Formats: sequence, structure tokens, C-alpha cells
Amino acid sequence: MASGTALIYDEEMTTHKLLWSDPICDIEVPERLSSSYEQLRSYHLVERCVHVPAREGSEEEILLVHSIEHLEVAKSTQTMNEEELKRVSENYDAFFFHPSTYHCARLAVGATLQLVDAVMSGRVCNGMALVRPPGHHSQRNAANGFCLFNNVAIAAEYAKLKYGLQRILIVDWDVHHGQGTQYIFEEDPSVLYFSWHRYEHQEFWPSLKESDYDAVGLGKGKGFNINLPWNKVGMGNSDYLAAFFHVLLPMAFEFDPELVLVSSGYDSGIGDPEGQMNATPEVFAHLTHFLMQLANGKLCVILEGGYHLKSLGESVCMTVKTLLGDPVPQITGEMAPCLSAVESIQNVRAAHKPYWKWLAYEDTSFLQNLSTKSHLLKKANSNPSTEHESKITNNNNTVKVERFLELHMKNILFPVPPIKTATTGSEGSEHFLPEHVQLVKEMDKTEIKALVSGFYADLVKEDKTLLSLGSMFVILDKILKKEVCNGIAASLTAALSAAVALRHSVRFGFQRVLCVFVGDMQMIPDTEDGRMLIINICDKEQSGKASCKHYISLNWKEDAEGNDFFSAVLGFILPVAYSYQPNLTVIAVGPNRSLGINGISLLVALLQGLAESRILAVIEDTEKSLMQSVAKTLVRASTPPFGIYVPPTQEKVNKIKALRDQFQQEWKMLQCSVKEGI
Ligand code: X5A
Ligand code: ZN
Repeated sequence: MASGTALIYDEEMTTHKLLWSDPICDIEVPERLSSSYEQLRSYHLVERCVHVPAREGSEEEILLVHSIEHLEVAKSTQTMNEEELKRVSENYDAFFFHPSTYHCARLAVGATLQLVDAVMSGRVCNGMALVRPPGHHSQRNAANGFCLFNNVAIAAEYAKLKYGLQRILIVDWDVHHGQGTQYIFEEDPSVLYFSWHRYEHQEFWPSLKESDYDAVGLGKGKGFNINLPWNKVGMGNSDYLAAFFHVLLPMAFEFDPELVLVSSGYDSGIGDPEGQMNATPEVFAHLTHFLMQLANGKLCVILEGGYHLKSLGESVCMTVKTLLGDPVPQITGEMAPCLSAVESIQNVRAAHKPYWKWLAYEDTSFLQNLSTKSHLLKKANSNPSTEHESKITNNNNTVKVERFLELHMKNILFPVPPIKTATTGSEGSEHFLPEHVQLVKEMDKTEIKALVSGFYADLVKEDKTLLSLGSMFVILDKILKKEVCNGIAASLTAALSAAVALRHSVRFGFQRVLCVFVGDMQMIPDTEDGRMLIINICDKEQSGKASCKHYISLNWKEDAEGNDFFSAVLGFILPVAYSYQPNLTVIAVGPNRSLGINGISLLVALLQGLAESRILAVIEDTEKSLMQSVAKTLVRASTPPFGIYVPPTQEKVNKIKALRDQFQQEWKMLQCSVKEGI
């Protein structure tokens, strides 16, 4: 399993610049590259990456996507004077040539291909290329929207050809629609293209009909083009996360790519003059973390747009930090997608229903008249708490954004230590646990007794169960003191250990602790004060306790053929967990578990996006392969085996839907359809 993160940056690419006045193009400045790199340097991220040199892409490589005519025009601009350059530039929508543009564009292509080679050869696990000019608007025969050659599209063709790949996912989180990329792969089922973009009912550039949600691909490529148009500005963290939970990730897991390429524009981040969106830099850490779970971690991030230098730099840092495996920063603020976002999500899900198995049983019959209703929704703005207040336009707000970024980043980037994982060394575990797992000594009986007799006496009634708490206590203690980020404790009594762990961390001062319990939970702590949220995944309904806001029982028995738990994790567990925003996650595996190693690994991997990646795993079944898999996932040594994707049965889809209906008022990230009557 490859490790390490590549970083590609070449100062040469700052020589491409606008020579005349043009109010449309003047935001695409060389400093976008140099200041992002400076920012990476200042957070000491550069030295943690593997430096990979850029190279010029060859003509042959460019011709994988572009016409010979386009290549020749570009080549001919190298020797032109300013007047001639201006004239050629005017042939395109929003593009400028400089004498060095052709050279830079070839470097941008080559840098992208170098990244693909570094990842595909196993020299690194993932990486980022900082390139200019960007690529995703560029088409077979035309420059467009600051883009000359389509770096990411060329990379996809190159990877298919050189490495024989059959499934590549392109995630385009730039705020503009990568129409160039869409055109190139429209009929190609081997490339799944996802783009969200500012659309405003076709009013925003490039104002194309084919950027809407109903452009699903053509011919054999039907179903492999996913457009999620944002019809309002001001979309934020919750809207982006909802898009990942309810649209991109289920499709991506079902598609099962061999390589993931990101058209990584940060003009979808807060403060950007083009996007006018509100998503904060750390959301990009989450998006990156999710994508790292695909394709065995093979992830190439390639810069596209991003025009607010500070916001751009911080977001680039968040991305690289996450690629390096650092803890994922917590997202702050209320977690609820806005009505307009939910409407878009619902529309794209409906449009793709014929092509994806996981959507097969979704009830979308009520959607027919949605497009006619959408103008109502556009004006409705009925619920001020779920709808964005206003655009960031005036200067006052610009100052706010600057200040926000400054304060915010100080908090986010500095105090978080790199991931450290602890476990107690019982039962010869050092022989099968991965490297970097820190072995700690269990607490002894007197220490535990002292702790338990005061505050947990009501929970721990039998003396003989005391000892089984030793492992849990010492690891929880290290997590609470921030000595380690996460850890695994073997316990003979998972339910008791979890109950004590929950109460102990609340007593320590945590406001919200999430507990995902797999198996029969023999004791259920009192969750009334909201400081704990328990999700119990079990075979049958547990007697004695009905589901409520802070105790949710999810009956699920993993399919024997493969993993059908994806749909429950993405469609229910993660949205609830992100709505809750825990400070600590406890994942406990008790007796009679209804999930296999695959399902549990999936849970552990994805729950690491929460609580600054603080996770305590308590495992009753000390089956080696389970312990090993959880440990590997916690140290991020490898992407765990999630097993083969199996779509959920009708019955299971109904179960998730029922739970969603039951809880979406309380846990708003569950919302993915606009209910009748709004
Ligand atoms: C790469 C990128 C934006 C072009 C905007 C033209 N291009 N109005 O973000
Ligand atoms: Zn853009």
C-alpha cells in the first residue's frame, strides 16, 4: 500500500498573465499560484510532501483530447505581439494569451500527468498539482473561461491508455460548470463526471441549458454525467456535505472508481468574487477525506479556479493537510442544507434514478411537477432559518470574510496534532497491529476502582466487570488529554465500557458525544440531556427503549453477498452524525453484531470526518481480523476493505426512508427531498 503525498508546483506557471485591461479576466492572476504555495510553506506542509517535478505535456498527450487545429493555434501564439495576442484571445469566451501561455499550459498538462504517474506507479498514495492555466472549461477545439487545455480530461484519457483503467471518477467542485469536461466525456461510460456549480436558473456564466441536472450523459454514457446546479448564491458547508451524502458519494461507491481526479476549484469557497458562496476552508478537508475512501486512496487533486487569494490559500492547505492524513477539522455552525439546495439534490437524484441501483427503489413519483414548482421555490424564501440571508456583496462583508478567515484559521490549523493511535498491548496484539500504533499499559484494578466508585458505581455493580474497563479508561484518558487522536480498546463488556466512556467524557467537559453501537446493547445510558447521541445498529429491535432524538435504533443485517451498508451510512448515519457535530465519537462493537468487518470498517473510516477525528473504538469481539482492520483504518495505514458494493433491497430502502422521515426535522442533514406542501 503506497503512502505519501505528492506536491507539484513550478514557478514557471506564474509567467502566464493578462497584458491588457479586461475586467472579466483580471482575476486569474499569477499570485493565485505563488501565494497558495507560500501558504503551504508557512504551515510547514511543503516539507511533508514528496516533491514531484512538473514537465511539459507532449503534443501527443494534448491530442488525446484536443484537435490539431486547437493545438496549432495555441502554439502559434508564442511569437505574437500584444496586439495579435489580444486579437486571438477575442475569439474565445473569457480567455487571454501571453507569449508564455502555451508553455505554461503544456506545463499544466504535464504536471497533471506527473501526478497521475506518481499515484498510479505507487510512488505516492495521493497528491496535489498547483497549475495555471486551469483546464475544465477548455474544449476539444476551444479555449474558454481562463482554460486552454483540459488538464484533468487529458489526465483521464492518459490514465485509461497508459494504465488500462476502466473506471475514473472526476469530481469538479469548482463553482463553475466544467462544460468542457462534460462535452469530452458525455458519451463515455468509463469516466463518471460530477460537477456542482452556481447556476441560478441558467443566469450564471456560462449560462448553458446543458449545465442543468437533466444533462445525464449521452448514448452509452447515459448516467455518467452528474450536474448539480446551485440556483442560489450563499451555499455553505451543509449544502456541500448534503450534496456528497445524498448525490455524489452513493454514486461514487456504486461506480467503484480505480482512480479519482478532482477538478479542484476553490471559487466555491467563502469570499470568492465569482462564486459568492459561503463554504469555509475546512469543508474541503471533509470533501477530500470522503474521496480518499474511494479507489484505494488513489486521489489526484488538480487546481482549477479560486480568486480570493486568502480563501484559496487556506482551502488548498486544508486539502493538502487532509491528503497527508492529518485529523479532519470540525465544521462549526448550524448544519442544515437550505431549501434551494435540497431542491437541486432532489432533482438530480430523480434524473439519475434510471441509471443507479441505489436509487432504484426511491419514490420519486411526486417529482414530475417539480420544475414547474421551482419558480415558486425560487421566490418562496418562506423559512428564514433554512434559507440563506443574503449575498456577500458590500465592502463591509468583505472585511468580515477577511477577519473570519484570519481568526478561524488560527484555531483550525495549528493546535491539531497529527494522528496518533493507542491501544493496550493485551493478548499479543503487537504481532498483528499495524506499525505506529502506540501500545499503552492498562490501568490497574485500584485505579479503576477509585474512578468507578465515585461516579460510575450505579453502572458498575459487579466487581469482576471492573477489570474489563481498564483498557478503555486508559485510552479514553489519552484521547481526552489530546495525547493521542484515537484508539482501540478490547473489552469483555462493550456496552458497559461504552456507557462509562460516554459518562466519563461528558464529565470531562465534552458537550456532545456520539456513540455508534454495533450489536446488542445490554445497557442503554440515559440520553435525555442531549450530551450523548446513540445510534444502535442491531439485528432486531431492542426491547425496552423506543427510538427518540438521542437514541436511534437502526435494524440492519448486512447482506451476506457484499456490503449493502453504504446506503445506511451515507443516507442516514453520516447525515445524523454531521447534524449533531460531536466532540468525540465512540464506536462500540458488542455481542451478536449484525455487521461484518466490511461494514464496521466503512463506519470507522467515514466517522473519522467528525470530532476532529477523535474516535474511541471499543471492541468486545477480539477477533484478530476485526481488530486489525479497525486499527489500520484508525492509523490511516490503508483504505480498509469495504467489500463489494451491493445495492440495498426495497425493504432496506424503505427502512432508511422511514427513519429519514422520522428524524429529518431534528437532524436536518437528512433532508434530501422537498416535502409536498412546502
Ligand atoms: C477556471 C475558472 C472561470 C471563468 C469565469 C468567466 N474559470 N466569467 O474558474
Ligand atoms: Zn471556476
